[in-house]
Amino acid sequence: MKVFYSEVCLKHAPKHEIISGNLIDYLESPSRLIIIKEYLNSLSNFDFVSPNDYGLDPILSVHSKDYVEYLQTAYEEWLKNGGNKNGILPEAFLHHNISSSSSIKRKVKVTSPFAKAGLYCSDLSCCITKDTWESVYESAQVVISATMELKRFVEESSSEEINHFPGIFALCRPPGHHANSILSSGYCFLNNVAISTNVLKKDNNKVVILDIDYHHGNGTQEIFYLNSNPLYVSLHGSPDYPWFTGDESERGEGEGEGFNINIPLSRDTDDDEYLKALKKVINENIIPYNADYLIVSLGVDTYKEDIIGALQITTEGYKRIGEMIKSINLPTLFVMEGGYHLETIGINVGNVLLGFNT
Ligand code: Q9C
Ligand code: ZN
Repeated sequence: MKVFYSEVCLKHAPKHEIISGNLIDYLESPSRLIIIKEYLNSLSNFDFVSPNDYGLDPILSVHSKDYVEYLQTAYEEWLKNGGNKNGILPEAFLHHNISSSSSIKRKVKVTSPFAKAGLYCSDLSCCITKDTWESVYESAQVVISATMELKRFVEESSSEEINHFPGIFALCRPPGHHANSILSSGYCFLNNVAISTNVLKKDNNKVVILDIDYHHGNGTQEIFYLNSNPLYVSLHGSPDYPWFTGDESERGEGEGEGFNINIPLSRDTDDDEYLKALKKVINENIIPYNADYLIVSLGVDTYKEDIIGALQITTEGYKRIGEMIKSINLPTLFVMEGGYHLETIGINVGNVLLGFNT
C-alpha cells in the first residue's frame, strides 16, 4: 500500500491549546505523524511516497481567496502589530448573534490582524505559527498527490485489478474535516478531503466521503451541503465538539437534500454497536449511491482511551472497521484526521489499513 507522506507536515507545532478551561500542550502534535509513520514502516507492506506540488488551484476550488491569503500572510502581520511570537490566537470572534438585539448592521472594516484572527477562526485550537502555512499547504499537497495516484491507477487498470487494489493512504497533518471554505477550527485549516473530492469531481466522478473520525466533520458537511455529489456520511460521538452540528436532521438542502447523513453515537458505543451502525449505512446508503471513489476521513480518536474522544473502540475493532470498509468495494483513499492517544495511534491506524487489506 502506498503511503503519501512529507516531513514538511511536521513543522506546524503550536505550543498550547485550551480544553475545558485548561491550558495544555497542543494535542495535534507532529509526534502523532511520526509514530504512525514508524509503526507502518515496521510492518513492511507500506511504501512511502513524497508528494508533488500541484499549486494553489485545487485548494482554491474549496477555499476563498481571501481566506487562503490570510493563512499565507497572517503570522507576519500579527507579529508586525505586536502579537505574540508563538502564534495567533483570537481574542474576539465574529459571532452570529453579535447584533441580534438591535438593528445595527456591521460596518466596521476588518483590517487589523487581531480582528482577522477571529474572523477566520472559530475556536482556540487553531493557533497559526510561523510554520503553519507551510504545513497546511503540504498537507493538502500530500492528499492531492495521493488522489492523483489513485485516479491514475483506476484509469489504467482493469476492473479485476481495481477489485484487489490495496487503497492509498494520505498520512498528513494538520487534519481538515472541521475547516470550511472560510474558517479554521478543531486543529484544521484546509479541508483536505474536500480538496481531494473536487479533484475527482473535475472528471465527473461520483464520490462518497465516509468520516469515521470521533468528531462530526462540520467543515466537510458545510462545504457540500447543497450538493448531491459527494455523499457525505459521518459517524461521530455526540454530544461533543464541535457542539453545534452533527444532528441527524441535517440532511443537506436543495439538490443536496438526502446526501448528507449524520449518525450521532452515544459516548458508550462499543465495537459491536459501532460496526452495526456502519454496516447499516453502508448497505442502505453508501452502496446504493453507486459512487466511483471512496474517501475515508480516518480518525482514531474513537479509541476507548483517547484523551478527547469518548467512544469505546478497541485496537481489534479497527481491524473489523477496515474489513467493513473494504466491503464497500470502491477505489479508496484514506486521509488522516484525528487521534490523540500516542501509545496506540500507530497500531490503530495500521489495523484499519490491514483490515482493509485482508
Ligand atoms: N473538550 C480533530 O479530531 N477541542 N479535531 C476539543 C474538547 C478541539 C478535534 C475540546 C478538538 C478538535 C481533527
Ligand atoms: Zn476528531
